[in-house]
Amino acid sequence: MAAFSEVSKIQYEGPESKNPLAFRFYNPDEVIEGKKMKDHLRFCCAFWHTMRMNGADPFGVGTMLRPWDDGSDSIENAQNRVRVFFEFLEKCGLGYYAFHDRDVAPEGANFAETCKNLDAVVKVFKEESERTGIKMLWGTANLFGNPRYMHGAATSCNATSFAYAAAQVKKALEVSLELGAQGYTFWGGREGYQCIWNTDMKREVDHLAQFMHMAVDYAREIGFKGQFYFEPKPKEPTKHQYDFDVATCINFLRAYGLDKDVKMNIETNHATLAGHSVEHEMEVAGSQGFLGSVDANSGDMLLGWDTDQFPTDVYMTTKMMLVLMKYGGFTTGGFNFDAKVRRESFEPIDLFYAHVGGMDAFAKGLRVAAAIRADGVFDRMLKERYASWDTGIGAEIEAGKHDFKSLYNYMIEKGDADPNKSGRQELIENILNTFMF
Ligand code: XLS
Ligand code: NI
Ligand code: NI
Repeated sequence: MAAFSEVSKIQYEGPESKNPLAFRFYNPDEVIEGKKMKDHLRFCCAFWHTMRMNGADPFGVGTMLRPWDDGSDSIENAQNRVRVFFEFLEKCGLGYYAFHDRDVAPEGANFAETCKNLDAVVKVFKEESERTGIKMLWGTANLFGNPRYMHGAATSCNATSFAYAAAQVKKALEVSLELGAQGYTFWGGREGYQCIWNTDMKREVDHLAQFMHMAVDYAREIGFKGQFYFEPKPKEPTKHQYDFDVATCINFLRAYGLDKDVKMNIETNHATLAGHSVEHEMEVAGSQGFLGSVDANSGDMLLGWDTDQFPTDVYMTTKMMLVLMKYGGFTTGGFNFDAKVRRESFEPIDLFYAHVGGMDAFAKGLRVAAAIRADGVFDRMLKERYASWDTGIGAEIEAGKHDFKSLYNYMIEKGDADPNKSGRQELIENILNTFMF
């Protein structure tokens, strides 16, 4: 029995459509800048939100209506959820999926049993993936939910929690390999601290690096070719997360010799919690060669936590697409909707509205970004702004022909810097609007 029998495959109907279960901008096979829209955007669905969030919050129990789920921890229920998940992915036209090990299968009485449970569910993922051609974007392990990780996993003060996490990631890498995942993400749920007086920060961060090296080494040993990602988040659940933002993560990766193996998985709502915009984080990563994948969602600027809302702001998606396309687009990464419907949006159909809207917001962003790029107006304004570096003293400095002494003599001679030119921010913002409307 189909779980969503009232919904058929979502179709592209064009910008005039008023059908809430149709795409107005996302036309998967349409070619933009020589590439199909679906290959630019590589949309991915997060199993943990779409299949496991029940709408509970600190003040109330779950609200979600999920008639296919019997609420039990049985393997049958877990396997059935996977079949429902693929029906959903197919109907939405989502080409990729991602999950944490513990989202898909329940823990057993001990670690061995837990691994067996996981295998039983992964079997269904494999069948469904082969049936539909829908692929795993990246794998990951939940190293934060169970009380054994109350002090962290790789950064725990409890060495056997570290060892358990290592065993868990070994297994998660094997599963990722088996399902042909294109990547593996580290999000350090509790890799951070609450109180500096009981924390040996240096020791914890050293352990985190050691842990990531072990993961990379084992992945290479078993022939896992996927890209590793590190997902920054500044706070929540801990007060100070070690993976605060992109710049902090790149510093960590370089300091510990992990920069050749690990790129960034950037999440919008985590960027804003760190006091950045997502396009800033993407630019920091892209300019340093670390732009890997994106957890596509949005936050609420009036709330101080990770609300993981679906993205519908086309200004934001346009800015994201401009940065992404500037750095050549995704290779192994994609837009993973790390987003959940609101507690009040409890009906199954809301899952469709949410994903269709998110996909369309990025498709529109892609179209606007491509139009801006084709016109070249932003590039021309940028070139003009930095023109002083293209000739004369600027070009000489960039070519390494100067030092402090020669520049001192140059200024003694010249007397003062040349007059500055306007930054034209208002104009460029207005020009953006001419492409939007
Ligand atoms: C939580 C994170 C998580 C990661 C995967 O805030 O965004 O969902 O993406 O562990
Ligand atoms: Ni995320
Ligand atoms: Ni998040």
